[in-house]
Amino acid sequence: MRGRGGIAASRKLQRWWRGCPSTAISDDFFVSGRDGRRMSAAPLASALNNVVAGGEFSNRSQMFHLVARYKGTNPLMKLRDYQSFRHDSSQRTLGLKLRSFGSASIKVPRSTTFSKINTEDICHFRAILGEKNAIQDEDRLSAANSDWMKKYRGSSQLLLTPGSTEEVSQILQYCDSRQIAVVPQGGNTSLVGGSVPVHDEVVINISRMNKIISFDPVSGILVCDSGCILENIGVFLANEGFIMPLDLGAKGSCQIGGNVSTNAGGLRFLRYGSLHGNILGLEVVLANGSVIDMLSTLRKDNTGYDLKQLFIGSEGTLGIITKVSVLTPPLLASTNLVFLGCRDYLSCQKLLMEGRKALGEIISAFEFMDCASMEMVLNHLEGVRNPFSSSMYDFYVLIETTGSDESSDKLKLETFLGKSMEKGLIDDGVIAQDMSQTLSFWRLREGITEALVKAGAVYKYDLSIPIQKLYDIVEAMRTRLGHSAKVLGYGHLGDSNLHLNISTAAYDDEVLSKIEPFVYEWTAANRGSISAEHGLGVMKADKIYYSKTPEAVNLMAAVKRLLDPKGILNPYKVLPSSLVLPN
Ligand code: FAD
Ligand code: 2HG
Ligand code: ZN
Repeated sequence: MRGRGGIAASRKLQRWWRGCPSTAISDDFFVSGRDGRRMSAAPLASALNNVVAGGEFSNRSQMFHLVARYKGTNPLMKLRDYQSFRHDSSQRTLGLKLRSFGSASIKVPRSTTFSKINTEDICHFRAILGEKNAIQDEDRLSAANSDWMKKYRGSSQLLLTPGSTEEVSQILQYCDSRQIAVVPQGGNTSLVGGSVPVHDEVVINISRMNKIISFDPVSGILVCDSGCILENIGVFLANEGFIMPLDLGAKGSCQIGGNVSTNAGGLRFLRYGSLHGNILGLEVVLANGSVIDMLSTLRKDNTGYDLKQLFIGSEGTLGIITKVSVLTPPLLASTNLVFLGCRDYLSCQKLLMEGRKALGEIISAFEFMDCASMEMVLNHLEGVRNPFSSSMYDFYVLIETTGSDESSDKLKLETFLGKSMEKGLIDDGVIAQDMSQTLSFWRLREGITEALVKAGAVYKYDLSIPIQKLYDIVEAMRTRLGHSAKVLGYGHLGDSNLHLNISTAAYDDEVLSKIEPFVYEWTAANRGSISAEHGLGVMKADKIYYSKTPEAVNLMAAVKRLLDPKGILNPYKVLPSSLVLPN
């Protein structure tokens, strides 16, 4: 048994390396155990057997990873015991901390143009929606008033949950006539305070509107209500042999209407591009209640201005999206995921450049995270483990490939990895061997946001920066903040999108004053964007000038005033209030 297993595992190792002509298993290789002792290739099979013999894992191929480094012309391979993947039980998981909202919340004065709701208003909404969908229950109001990070909090007295476009229309018609301000809300996962009231705006939550309307398996075009949860759409599509062109860590809560309203980017952007390209049609209710049917299911349609584009990324300030038509790509047969350790940012950058060329059409995600991000996840999330046992690297890269031919996709990937190791771009690497490993690698990357919230206060910046300079701001921020904060850099490297996060035990105005306006000025000076994918929300409404000219902002404000002259839709968000709210 042991012998057979050893040979099988050793073949696997050879397969991994087959793209690397000079790296066939030979005496030039060394294997080293957890204790760091090195062995020649001869006892490789028995070393692998020992790894497996430790038990716990049913599948030998789940169990090994390797590190290869060049020593002159001789690559050095290390094999580690998979058992050391196990979560270090000494790692603490902290619960959510109570935090002060004071210094981090944005203070915008309430506009006096808006009416306060009265009993008559509530009776009116109950008549439209029924008693149970005009909600004043304290717990539900508290959840609707508070954002995902527990950083922004409003004081709305009313939560409305319409069940149809007609009901949304009636609500808005009434609110417009009475000048009652509203906040459209989907899954409430906004990271910029976009989905909660700033003051007492009425919350209109779309969750009840959650039906798949139609799916055409020939064209891959899906039409659904805007309150459908992204993950649920994914499950529906998988049964039909398709996927959503969009995937993000909040998929279990966020809704397609929220995704469209924020023009969410996420993990598949590199492959499938922006929602501006994938959304074929929308149904939208304007501030005055009129329903605009733009629910096209056509890929090409050049009749006049493409109005739906205005609503994609408008963060609920121009209309409420009620239905969505989206072009979905086919679910392909083969997916691979690798988790790599790299020594510096330049290696990650070169890996991306070469990966694009070598992997071509099969590359579907290219994500990176630095050591501080990895530590954050390992220290604050339960059930995660370091794929490289206790070794830490300065940078980590996740590369996903998706294609239609399993053997050629794998060969392409392995050849690329082998060559990259030869060039010293990769220090350590693991290829996910099954779904459970795939999920565990993604958890490390997708879990950073959650880990940050568990760690305490977080100052969050979502920047587009030319790739050569992308990590400079992380280093500059570390220099500015010294030991007063942890600075994390990670994100969608394939899209030049950095998530710069600064973590402290509690919110502190002094820390904030060292971060802002520096972070915005630096980004503007480097021709970046202060919002790559999360939007502006309330957090950055008055920061828009760092990324857009006054002329462009004025034109946006004119569009807003045209579509929502009374400014009732999501006030204080996206644009400076002085430009859009009537005096
Ligand atoms: P909400 O948070 O409820 O609302 C977001 C904005 O859209 C608000 O301004 C709201 O008013 C408006 N809105 C919501 N529904 C409608 C509607 N039907 N009509 C009009 N306006 C509406 N974002 C990314 O881009 N990429 C990521 O990778 C990513 N990962 C995330 C991971 C985590 C763990 C979390 C918590 C968030 C992440 N986000 C990401 C941010 C957020 O999830 C996305 O912006 C998401 O698209 C918001 O969807 P939602 O349904 O939660 O919308
Ligand atoms: C991600 O890519 C999300 O994980 C969240 O956009 C980023 O928390 C963040 O800063
Ligand atoms: Zn992101």
